[in-house]
Amino acid sequence: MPELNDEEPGELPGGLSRRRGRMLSPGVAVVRNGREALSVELALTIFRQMVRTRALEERGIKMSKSGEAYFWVGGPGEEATNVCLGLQIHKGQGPAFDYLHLHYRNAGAMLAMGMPVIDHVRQLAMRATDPHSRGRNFVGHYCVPTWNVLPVTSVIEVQFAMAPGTALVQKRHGGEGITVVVGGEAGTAEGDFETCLNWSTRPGTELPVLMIVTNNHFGISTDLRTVRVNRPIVDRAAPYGVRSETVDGNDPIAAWHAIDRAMRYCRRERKPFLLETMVSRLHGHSSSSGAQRVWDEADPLALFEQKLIDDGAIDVAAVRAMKDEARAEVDAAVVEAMAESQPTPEDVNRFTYARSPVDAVYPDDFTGLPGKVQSSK
Ligand SMILES: Cc1ncc(C[n+]2csc(CCOP(=O)(O)OP(=O)(O)O)c2C)c(N)n1
Ligand SMILES: [Mg+2]
Repeated sequence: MPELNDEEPGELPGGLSRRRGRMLSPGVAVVRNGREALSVELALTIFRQMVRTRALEERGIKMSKSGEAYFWVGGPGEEATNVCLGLQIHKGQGPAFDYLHLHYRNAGAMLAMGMPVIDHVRQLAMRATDPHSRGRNFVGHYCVPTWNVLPVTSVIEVQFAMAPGTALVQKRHGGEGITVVVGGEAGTAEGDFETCLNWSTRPGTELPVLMIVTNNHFGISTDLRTVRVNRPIVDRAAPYGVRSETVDGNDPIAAWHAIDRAMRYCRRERKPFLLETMVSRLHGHSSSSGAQRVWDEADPLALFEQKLIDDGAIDVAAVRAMKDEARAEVDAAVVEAMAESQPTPEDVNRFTYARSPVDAVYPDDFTGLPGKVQSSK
């Protein structure tokens, strides 16, 4: 089982290898934050994926303003957490691998897992070539059966009610596959969050679910402090005896190790873990509120860039080259996707229903209600 995703070999401008970021200062082997450290190689891999994610998100916002896309939602400000998550996923199909029940801000995790940039753009631009939803869902609403990525839903928090299902299959299957479920802090007020805690802690049937709450302090326009007593979200785990941790999700060194610890626990103990990761929201909720840049929140990308430069792990020219390459990659994907076709009116009734043995109960009736015949043909 690979310990790290990030699959593209090859050279970057500035002499950086994609998999093995060249140490610019021979004396620097690690970047450190207090007691925790990352090898320079891993730190540069994470940084590069954060740069690619930011370039994609910023281009996506422009697309929503120019009319190339009609809506944007995403995760600028969550790159450190998302990339560290994506790189540590055991990617594959079936219960031996990790299942992902994602939120709508997880582009960084998907890119780090190896999703081509253009597949994100295709969904954003509503192209028929979008492999996640055939151009018929919001951006960031991924679905990759071969990677156990279940469909992302706009109805917040339902992923927490579904996660115990895949985890139960994994518990029965054995092995080290875990279920990862991600959601925002406001969504934890929904009963689905409690359902996940409840189902994953039944005595004797504890489930290997890694619950990740990305706490950006906002549910659309509602400030967390106005609706919830000032206690960390992880307090919700205590009554269930669920192990938990709160981490600075803007710090990739801390986020990497917190995710590593949580994953190891779920993989080996076959029990749940709640990880609360404190993140920023750098462009508001979505394009519906303007997606303007917010300047009073910490920027994980800028902070990590400065740290890598200060520690001698990379220099300014190599950072610039990396950013240029990321923007060029995204621009090329946009040009290609925009030339592809959109779904046709006939496509509306396609891909909405998967036939199953249950159809025998009400033949030709896909609503499940007798007398209301609605053909999927
Ligand atoms: C069940 C449900 N209720 C309300 C909404 C409207 N809604 C969309 S996003 C959102 C805020 C979610 O905030 P949070 O869970 O903190 O996630 P964030 O967007 O901050 O990442 C709400 C209330 C919804 N989509 N689904
Ligand atoms: Mg939130």
